[in-house]
Amino acid sequence: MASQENLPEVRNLILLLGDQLCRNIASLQGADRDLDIILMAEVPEEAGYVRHHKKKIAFLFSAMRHFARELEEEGWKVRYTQLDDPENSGSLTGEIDRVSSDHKFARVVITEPGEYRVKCALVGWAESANAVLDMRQDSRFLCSHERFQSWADGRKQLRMEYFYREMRRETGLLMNGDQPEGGKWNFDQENRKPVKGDVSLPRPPVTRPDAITEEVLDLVEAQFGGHFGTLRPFWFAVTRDGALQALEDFAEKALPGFGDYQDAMLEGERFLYHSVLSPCINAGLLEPMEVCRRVERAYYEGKAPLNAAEGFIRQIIGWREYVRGIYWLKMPGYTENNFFGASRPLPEFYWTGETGMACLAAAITQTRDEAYAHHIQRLMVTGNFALLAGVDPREVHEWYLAVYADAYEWVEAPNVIGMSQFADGGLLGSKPYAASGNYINKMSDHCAGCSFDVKRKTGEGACPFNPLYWEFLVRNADKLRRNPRVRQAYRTWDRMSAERQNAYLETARRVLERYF
Ligand code: FAD
Ligand code: DLZ
Repeated sequence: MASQENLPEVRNLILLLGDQLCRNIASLQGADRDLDIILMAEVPEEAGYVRHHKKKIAFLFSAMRHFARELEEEGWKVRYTQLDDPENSGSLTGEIDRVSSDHKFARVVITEPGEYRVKCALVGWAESANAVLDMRQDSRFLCSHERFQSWADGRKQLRMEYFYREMRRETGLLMNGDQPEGGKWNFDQENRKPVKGDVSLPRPPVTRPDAITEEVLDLVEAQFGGHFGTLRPFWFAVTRDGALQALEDFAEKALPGFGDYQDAMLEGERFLYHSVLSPCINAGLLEPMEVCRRVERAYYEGKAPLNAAEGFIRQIIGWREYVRGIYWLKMPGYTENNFFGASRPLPEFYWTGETGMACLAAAITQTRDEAYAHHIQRLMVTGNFALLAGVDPREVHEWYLAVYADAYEWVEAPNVIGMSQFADGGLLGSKPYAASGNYINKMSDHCAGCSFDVKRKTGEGACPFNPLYWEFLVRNADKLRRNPRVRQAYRTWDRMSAERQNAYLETARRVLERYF
C-alpha cells in the first residue's frame, strides 16, 4: 500500500464484490455516506480465472453497474472500475491499492467472499500491506461456518435431510409449532412425474437490455468473444426490481408445477417449472429468505400445493445452505478430490453440443445458449455421463464453474465434486448418481428422437449410458461393492451370464473409444 500521508481521509473503504449486490449486505451495515467509499471493480483476474460463459460475465458486469448507479443515486461515494479502464490494475487487491494511492482510510471492510481463493487473496493482501481488514460474515446465509461445523462434528455421515429439518425449525418456514406443515418434512416422492402430452409451460420473463446492458454486451463481445456461449439475445434481470418481478412471475406461474415436474426433462423446453432465479439469488439481487417467504405465502394463499412449496424451500434452506457448509468445512483441498481416480479428459462435445445423444445435445446446446440448465440436466445428463465415463473431476468442475450464470465455487464445487461425481467418496451423498438410459427415458422424451436406441443394451446403436453404467460399476467395484445403496446393482450384475457381461463391457469399450 502506498504512503497515505497528505491524502484526503475517508473512514472505511468498503469493497463490494460482484456477487454481493445487496443493500442488506453485512459490509454496508453501519456504513456512512459521508465518511466511507464503496469500491466495485470489474477485473480481468475474476473474469478470467476460468473462461466464464459470455452471458455470465455480461450478467454480472451489468448487475454491478446498475447496483453502483443505484448507490450513487442514493448519495453514496462509489469508486467503480470498468474492465476497459486503461488504469485497471487487473485484480481486486490491485484496485484497493489504487484507491489507497489517492485516499487515506482506516480499514477495508468486506463481506466474506464466497470463494476460498478470493478470501485468501484479500487476507494475504492485508497481511502484506499491514492493513486492517474487517471481514464480516455473509448474513445472507442462515447457517454460519461455525454452526455448520458444530452440526457436522461427531456425525458419521452428513446428510442434507437432517440439516434441512434444523433449518426448517429455525426459520419456521412451513412449520406448525415444531411440526412440519402437512405432517411430513419432505414430499419428494410426489415430485418425480415426467411431463407427458401437451402442456402449456410458463416462460421466465424477458428483460430487454437497457443502455447499460447494451454497453456491457459490446464490451463482453470485444473482450471475451472467444469464450464459450451465446451472448445475444440477453434477457436476464440485472436489477433488484427486475429480480423481484422474476420472483413474482415464478410464484404465480411456475411454482404450482414446480414440485410435480421438478425432475422432468422435455426436448425443446429449457426451463419447465424451474424458477431460473439462481443467478439473481447468488449475486445478491434476491435474498434467499425473501424468496422462501414468497413461496410459503403462495402455499398459504392456496396458490401452490404443498409438495411444490416444500420442495422449493428445501432447495434453498436445505441444499443451498448445506452445500455451502460442506464447501467451507472442507476447503482447501475439496476440489482436488478424486475418489475413483478418474482421469479421462472432458469430451470435446461438452463445448459444441455435437453428439448423437439427444439428451446431452439438448443440455449442452441450451447451456451454450442460456448459461442455464436445470438441476436434473446438470446431475443426470452431463454429470451422469462424465461420472460413468470416468472423466477427471477437476475438468468436470472447471466446466461447470465456467458455463453457468449461477456458478461460484462455494455452490458449484460441492454439487459437482460431491453430488454429481462422487469424487469426495460419499461425504455429501450416500451413493453415486449413476444411471443407465432407462432413467433418462423415464424422465424425458429425449430418447424418442435420439440416434441411439435406449432399449438396446449392447452392440451397435445401443444407448451409450447402458453399457457405460455397468462398466462404471465393474471398474469401481472395489470402492462401491460394499455400499448398501449400490449392492442390489452388483447382485444383478453377478447374476448375468458371462456372455452378457462381456457384451456390456465390449460395448462400453467401443463407446469409450469413440469419445476419448
Ligand atoms: P430451481 O429448480 O428453481 O430451484 C430453486 C433454487 O434452489 C435455485 O435457484 C437454487 O438457489 C436452489 N438450489 C436448488 N438445488 C440446489 C443445489 N443442489 N445446490 C444449491 N442450491 C440449489 N447451483 C448454483 O446455484 N450454482 C451452481 O454452480 C450449481 N452447479 C451445479 C452443478 C451440478 C452438477 C448440479 C447437479 C447442481 C448444481 N447447482 C448449482 C444446483 C442447481 O442445479 C441449480 O441451483 C439450479 O439448477 C438453478 O436453477 P433454478 O434457479 O431454476 O433452480
Ligand atoms: C464471477 C465474477 C466475475 C466474472 N467478475 C467479477 C469482477 O470483475 N469483479 C468482482 O468483484 N467479482 C467478479 N466475479 C465474482 C467473483 O469472482 C466472486 O466474488 C467470487 O467468485 C466469490 O464468490
